[in-house]
Amino acid sequence: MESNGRRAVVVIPTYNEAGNIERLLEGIRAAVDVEILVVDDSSPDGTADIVERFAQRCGADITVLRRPVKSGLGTAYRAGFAEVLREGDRICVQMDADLSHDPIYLPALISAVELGADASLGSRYVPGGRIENWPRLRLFLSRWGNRYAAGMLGLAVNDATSGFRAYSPHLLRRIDVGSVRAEGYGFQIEMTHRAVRSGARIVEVPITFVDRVVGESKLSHHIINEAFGLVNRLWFTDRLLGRLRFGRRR
Ligand SMILES: Nc1nc2c(ncn2[C@@H]2O[C@H](COP(=O)(O)OP(=O)(O)O)[C@@H](O)[C@H]2O)c(=O)[nH]1
Ligand SMILES: [Mg+2]
Repeated sequence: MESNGRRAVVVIPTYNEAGNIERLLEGIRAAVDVEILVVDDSSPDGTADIVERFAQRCGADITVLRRPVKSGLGTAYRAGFAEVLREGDRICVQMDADLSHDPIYLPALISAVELGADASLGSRYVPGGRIENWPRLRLFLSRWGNRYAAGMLGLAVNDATSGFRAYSPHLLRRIDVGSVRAEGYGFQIEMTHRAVRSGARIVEVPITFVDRVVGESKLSHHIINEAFGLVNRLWFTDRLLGRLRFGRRR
C-alpha cells in the first residue's frame, strides 16, 4: 500500500463477505475519495479475490491484506492500522463489510476528525441514531452493554461498541493501538477507553445501523463474555491506578 495523498484510509475486516463486499466498495467510492484496505482472513468464499478483481476492474485504490487464518476482528484492525500508519499520517476509518455501516456517513466521520476531533464514532444511541431490524435480545444486549461499559468506565460516549469510526493517526499512535489485546466488541470498548483516558476529543455522528441481510454474524457468546470481562478488568485497574496516584500525591 502506498501513501498517495488521500486524506483517509478505510480499513475493512472481512470473513466470508462475498455477498456484500462489492456493494460496499461501490458505496464507498460513490460517497468519498479514499483509499481502502481490506483485511481478509482467507475467507473460504473467496472474498479477497472478489475485492482484487473489483479493484482491477475499477482501477480503484484498494489493497487486500491477506492473512492465513481467521484470527478475530481486533487483530485484523491492529494489522490494518499498522499498515496504514507505516505509510504516514492519514485518518484511519473502520467499518464492517456486511452493509450495516452505510458509506453515506463517511464524509461526516472523516470531516469531524479533519476539523479537530481525535476520533469520531458512528453512533446508534444519540438523537438521530437508529437501529433497523435487530431482534429484541440483540438490541437489549447492545444498549445495556453500552450503558454498563460507559457507566463503569466513565466513558461519556453513547456508543462505545460501535465499529464504525474514524481516528486521527496521532491518537492511534498515542494510545499504542498495537498493544490493544481485545477482539470483538471488547476491541471497540478498549479503544474507546484508551482514547478517553488519553484526553481525546471524541465526536459522535448519528447513524442508522441496518442488520446484515447476507451472510452470518460472527458474534458469539465468547465475544460477549470477553467484552464483559474486559469492562470489569478495566474498571478494576482504573480504581487501582486511581488509588496509587492518590497515594503518591499525599
Ligand atoms: N478479518 C477478519 N474479519 C472478521 C473476523 N470476524 C469478523 N470479521 C468481520 O468483521 C465485521 C463485523 O463482523 P460481524 O460478524 O458482522 O459482527 P457483528 O456486526 O457484531 O454481527 C465483518 O466485516 C466481518 O466480516 C475475523 O476473524 N477476521
Ligand atoms: Mg455485522
